[in-house]
Amino acid sequence: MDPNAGNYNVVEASFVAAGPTLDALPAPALPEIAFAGRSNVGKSSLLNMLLSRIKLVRTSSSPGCTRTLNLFHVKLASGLEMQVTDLPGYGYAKLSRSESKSFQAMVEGYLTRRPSLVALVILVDVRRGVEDEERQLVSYMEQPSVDRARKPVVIFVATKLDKLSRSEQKPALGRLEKAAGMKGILGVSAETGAGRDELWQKLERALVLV
Ligand SMILES: Nc1nc2c(ncn2[C@@H]2O[C@H](COP(=O)(O)OP(=O)(O)OP(=O)(O)O)[C@@H](O)[C@H]2O)c(=O)[nH]1
Ligand SMILES: [Mg+2]
Repeated sequence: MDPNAGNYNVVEASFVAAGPTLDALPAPALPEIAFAGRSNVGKSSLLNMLLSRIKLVRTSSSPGCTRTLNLFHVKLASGLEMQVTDLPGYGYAKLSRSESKSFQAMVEGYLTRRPSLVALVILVDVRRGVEDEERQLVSYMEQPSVDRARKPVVIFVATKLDKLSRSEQKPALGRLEKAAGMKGILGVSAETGAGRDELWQKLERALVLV
């Protein structure tokens, strides 16, 4: 057996490109995993946590930080290689109507047409839960796409688990799953690293299906 199997140490993580539209991105080179969710939910922070890099991906305490499709190249100690995409968030009240429309078009275009997309991670705040926008994201992924052979895997994670006490965490996740009508939502925290290995396991499964 490969001694590095299941080793989620990140040996390489680098910025590849940022683009305002799908067509501005480099052609797909590797299987890709995207991170989507409400503005400020913690997408960019979760990426830094997963990649064990403090400041590779830009984060901010004010919503509307990520405004383009941002692509990174990642290699694990196991040899597994991929690209990850940090997406702009939605639901940011301070955006004008036209800005908000163009963000939506950017994300929708990427999600429905990127041929190399193998998994979409949808983030929801553990204190907020799954709302219409997240259901909309799932429906984008269900649309048949002429651009790819296989439907991407959708993985739900609940962020900022550290905002709840240990005793509150499990019941909160249970309530969230019940309200959303789905099972297996993974609690994560970019602050404490909670859920890192579990999320990598899910991502690895999606990547090796390719
Ligand atoms: N306590 C805590 N704070 C977090 C966590 N993840 C993110 N944050 C904070 O939440 C804020 C937003 O984080 P970002 O990672 O920039 O959020 P984003 O989803 O990328 O936001 P946009 O780029 O605007 O869409 C920052 O102040 C982070 O420090 C977490 O797990 N725990
Ligand atoms: Mg961001």
